[in-house]
Amino acid sequence: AGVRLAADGAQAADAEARDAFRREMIEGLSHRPRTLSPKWFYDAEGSRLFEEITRLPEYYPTRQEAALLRRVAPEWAKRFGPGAVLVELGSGASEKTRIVLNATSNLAAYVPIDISSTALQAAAKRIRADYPGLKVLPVVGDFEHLAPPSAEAGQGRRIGFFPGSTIGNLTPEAAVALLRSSREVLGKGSLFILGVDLVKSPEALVAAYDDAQGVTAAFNRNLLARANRELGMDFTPEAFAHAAVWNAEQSRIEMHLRATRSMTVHLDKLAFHLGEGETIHTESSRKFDEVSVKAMAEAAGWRLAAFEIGEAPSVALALLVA
Ligand code: AVJ
Repeated sequence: AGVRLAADGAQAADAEARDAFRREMIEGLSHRPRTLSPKWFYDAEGSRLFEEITRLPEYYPTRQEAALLRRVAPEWAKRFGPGAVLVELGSGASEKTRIVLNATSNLAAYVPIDISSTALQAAAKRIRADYPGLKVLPVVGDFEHLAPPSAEAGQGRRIGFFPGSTIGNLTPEAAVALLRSSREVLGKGSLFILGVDLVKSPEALVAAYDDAQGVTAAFNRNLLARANRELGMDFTPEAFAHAAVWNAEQSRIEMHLRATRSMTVHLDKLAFHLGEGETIHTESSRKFDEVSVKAMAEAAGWRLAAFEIGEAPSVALALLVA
């Protein structure tokens, strides 16, 4: 019964996710400009392609942030105090986490939060094996709807951890809302380590999202292939051109899929007509500087205690105090 229930549970979660995917696909394609949430990039193939992106020469953020984290984690960990609880938003494979876990012996518990239950369980298993003294309390969830760590985490200072400049995927309003709810959930006296990508030359930014090997293009188009696989749609992914554009006014890189010919795509009984040249906006990656990070943090009730900029091509780590 246990196994069956678990299987049913996973199937129920998949069915729920598919309904959400269908709903957001209909809303997104009915919107002008057509738009889809970047959270739908990450099926198994999308996650594999993203891991490949992080190793591309043009895509600097992952390695630049890891180098910066190695530099600042020992210093910032001195503020954790004994029995601290590391709460990571969108934890994925928990690779960056190890840099923080290796920088301190003050952590009593680690609370990885991720939307993918399979990624979460696999990461929790590896972390438990490598850090036997650490309580690992995984939580399946969307980091925009945080729940407080369980009592099992103890009463130590909460340390929010949101690396990878993923906050850049959210609109400014949603980013402030996430930081505000994080502050409420993590509580008075908590800290928050936030990774952001920085404004730099449009050429360097566009190259990072439109690499010469076309891996990012494949990552972008996979969203359409996923819609075909999971929603029974009839997109022709190769009929869409990948585009990465720098939107200076919004200080963000935008990824689009542009129709190279007029077409009609179907979802159940619905038909969507796309004219030649029409785009689907699939992701925004906002680029910050210290002023915009300070304004965002303070709008959410945090104080910016430190802002460290890494080697060029630079990303930054911000330390927020509640
Ligand atoms: C994982 C959301 C931080 O926005 O840079 C990488 C995703 N998109 N290449 C980013 C991404 C295209 C990445 N984040």
